[in-house]
Amino acid sequence: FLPNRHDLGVVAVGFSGGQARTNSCPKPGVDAAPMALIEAGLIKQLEEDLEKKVTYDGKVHAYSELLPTEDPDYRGMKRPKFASAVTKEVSEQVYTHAKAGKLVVTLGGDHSIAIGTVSGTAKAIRERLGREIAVIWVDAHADINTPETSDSGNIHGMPVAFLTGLATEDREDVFGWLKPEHRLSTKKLVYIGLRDIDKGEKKILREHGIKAFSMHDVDRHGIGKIMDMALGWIGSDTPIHLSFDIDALDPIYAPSTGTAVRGGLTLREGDFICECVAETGSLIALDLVEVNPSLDEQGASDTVRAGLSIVRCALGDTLL
Ligand code: HAR
Ligand code: MN
Ligand code: MN
Ligand code: MN
Repeated sequence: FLPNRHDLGVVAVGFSGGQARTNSCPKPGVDAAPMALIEAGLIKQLEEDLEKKVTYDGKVHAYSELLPTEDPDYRGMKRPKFASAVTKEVSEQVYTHAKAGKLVVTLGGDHSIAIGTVSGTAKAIRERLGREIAVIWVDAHADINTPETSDSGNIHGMPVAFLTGLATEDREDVFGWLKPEHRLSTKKLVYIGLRDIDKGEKKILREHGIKAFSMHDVDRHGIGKIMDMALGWIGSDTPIHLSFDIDALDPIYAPSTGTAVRGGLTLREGDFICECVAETGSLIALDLVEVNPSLDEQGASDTVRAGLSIVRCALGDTLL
């Protein structure tokens, strides 16, 4: 009943509006990642090496037609209307693929786009299978700030709060389009790789009993045991959406990203996480986000290669 693992829907999202151009996030460029990944051979490898059937409209969507004429800060959020309109559209694109039984691969873009991807699969899988999805969020960051707890106002630090309903908004043009069928249970969410969590986020994680494996846990137990525990928490046969932020990897392997944090996963640990998810046979969607080829130009090709490796491993390439 899970999607045919050989039938992929690819969505390329050239969106960087979830991380505003402030001192902490100085540069655009994360919108160029899908093209860099595709030019490095992503689609071709999926079709030829992995023998997948790929449905892809051949476009990197910039959603410029959705750009509002004015987009003032709201509840501290930067560019809320544009991020809302783009993620709503992404949600519909992802929903269409997932509803048709495809495994959806979304190339970002900053991590705000996961408001669209996860809501799209959550709705499609509810309708198709009558099941709730689980999300494995691999990231240096928890991305669970509410607009009120966020210091930066950057929406890429908030997607999990909106997806779980910890943050809500009535205004239709500011994520009010997110309905119960789009939502994810805090009990079906597992983090891996955390090491830069804001004070307000820690409080949220604790108060809601959210399963989170930090880098400390990875060091203590090793990645093998972490994956046993993560997948054990989710339970077998649960449809899994894997949202992979490239900054989960150590900057040695993936320097070209907007908010790099030292002390991260090795390339092999990142690939191993994806292989374990592939082995379950329950993967329904994969996001690869926060690759920014314009940052650390020397490291850009390494970062893109790391991204390619993550996608291939999640789709089972390295399994015997
Ligand atoms: N926690 C910080 C904030 O809310 C930084 C978030 C950075 N997010 C990403 N995605 N790069 O994980 O702004
Ligand atoms: Mn993230
Ligand atoms: Mn991150
Ligand atoms: Mn921080």
